[in-house]
Amino acid sequence: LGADIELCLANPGTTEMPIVLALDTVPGIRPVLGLHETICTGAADGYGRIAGKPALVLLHLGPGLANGLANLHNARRARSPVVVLVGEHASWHMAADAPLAMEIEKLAETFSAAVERVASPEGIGPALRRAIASALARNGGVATLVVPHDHQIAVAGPGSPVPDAVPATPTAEERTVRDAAALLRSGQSGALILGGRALHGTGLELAGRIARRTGCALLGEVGFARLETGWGLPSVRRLPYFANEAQEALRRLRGVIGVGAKKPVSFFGWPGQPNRYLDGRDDVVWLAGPDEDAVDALERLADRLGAFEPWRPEPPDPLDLPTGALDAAKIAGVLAALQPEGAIIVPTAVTSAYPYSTIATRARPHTQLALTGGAIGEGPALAIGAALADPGRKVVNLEADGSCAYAMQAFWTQARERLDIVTIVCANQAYRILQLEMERAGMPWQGPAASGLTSLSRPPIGWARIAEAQGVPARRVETAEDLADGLRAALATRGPLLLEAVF
Ligand SMILES: Cc1ncc(C[n+]2csc(CCOP(=O)(O)OP(=O)(O)O)c2C)c(N)n1
Repeated sequence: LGADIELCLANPGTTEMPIVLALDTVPGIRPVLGLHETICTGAADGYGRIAGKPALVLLHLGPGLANGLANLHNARRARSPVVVLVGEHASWHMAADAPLAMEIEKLAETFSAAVERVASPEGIGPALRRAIASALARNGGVATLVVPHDHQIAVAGPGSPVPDAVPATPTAEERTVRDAAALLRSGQSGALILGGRALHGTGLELAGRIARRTGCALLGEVGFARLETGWGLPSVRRLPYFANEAQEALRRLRGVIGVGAKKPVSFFGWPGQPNRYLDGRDDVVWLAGPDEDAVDALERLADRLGAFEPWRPEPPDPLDLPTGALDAAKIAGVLAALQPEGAIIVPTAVTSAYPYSTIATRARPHTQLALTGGAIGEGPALAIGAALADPGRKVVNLEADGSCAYAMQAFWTQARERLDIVTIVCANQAYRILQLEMERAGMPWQGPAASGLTSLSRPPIGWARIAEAQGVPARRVETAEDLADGLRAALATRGPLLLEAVF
């Protein structure tokens, strides 16, 4: 509480119950139950991205942590501040190698910025304060604390309520700022590749000023953590997902400056296709990587360029509501036309989210949270975290059916906590991206194994029934008109609702 922690996303077991009891003894931290650890960890990622501070995630020993790992990987890629508390057997019980014992640190090291095992009851307070500071350092990260049961139940002296200082984020060297300014001043068609804090708030505003001053394009990383976009805001084009398209988009640019992002690489290595898009170029300046202070870098770059005028938006380009049988483009069209100002959109629907990326710059201003680490099945949990972080904003999760199937339990938490979330499940009844990748590589996927392992149609999944069974009202729609009706109704009320969009 002293460190401003307000939320504990939990799936506890016996070894965490003393911490659970403490949430009653000292009220003030909201406990939220997730029915699978992946919901807790994905929600912590969404919460961290919107709140800018960590929630606690309370997990049960190694197996509980293992269940939550994929979304902690996504959280690491998002630079989300998250503090994971993993309960552990009593220290004197470790040597017995009881059934649930597992090497927790080995799991935690793959995604954590810091891992610590508490060694004494008195050590819990200082270790937790260190973990919170680590989660906030270097733009955000996951800090994992392993807390043995005997230390949880022992009596310890009062801890200090004062949070530890967060170390300063490294800033760009002046020489690099100068090089970036020179590249942009050369008057060629350059671009800023933006990530992290350069994609929202002050960072985005500064990028908009620089674009206005120099005429450079603004590009966003494919898996961005948090993007503010919509009409009136600086227009950021997301780098294409497919390697040849990304390479082509970058090849045409003269002068590329990175701010808050990693140098872009392809998702996968394909023979004959580019993988490190910017290798071998001499017109690239990396002003700030994901660990560095992107906002400071943009501020100094804007000053050097005399970029003081705000971004000037194009005249608005009204969106028409699509009609007829649904497809991904029409789903995007309906959502972009109807979404309210200030909504948080979670467009994790893989192929069905691509059209939305393009059209969303014309929607009302809003925030988007994308899949950062490519581990699918996070959308419904990200939406929970976003809704908990900012209950005043409508959250819309544009989700794919295959992805949603990893996170089905999320709807129960959405119902129980009465979260203001609309989920649109794009039910194309396939792992379509896998089929598409095979088609692009000239590999046939129509054989019984490949078609069977990429199809979700036998039997079809009843998304509306899955939601209703967990207390979330739902509707099944097949046309753009019905989707628009359903979405209007959902936006007019508070609370969770699911629209199963079949096509
Ligand atoms: C955790 C995890 N498991 C598996 C995959 C591999 N994978 C990538 S996309 C995909 C299927 C996507 O299907 P869906 O979510 O329905 O979206 P669509 O491709 O149909 O648009 C799978 C299984 C992954 N990226 N992450």
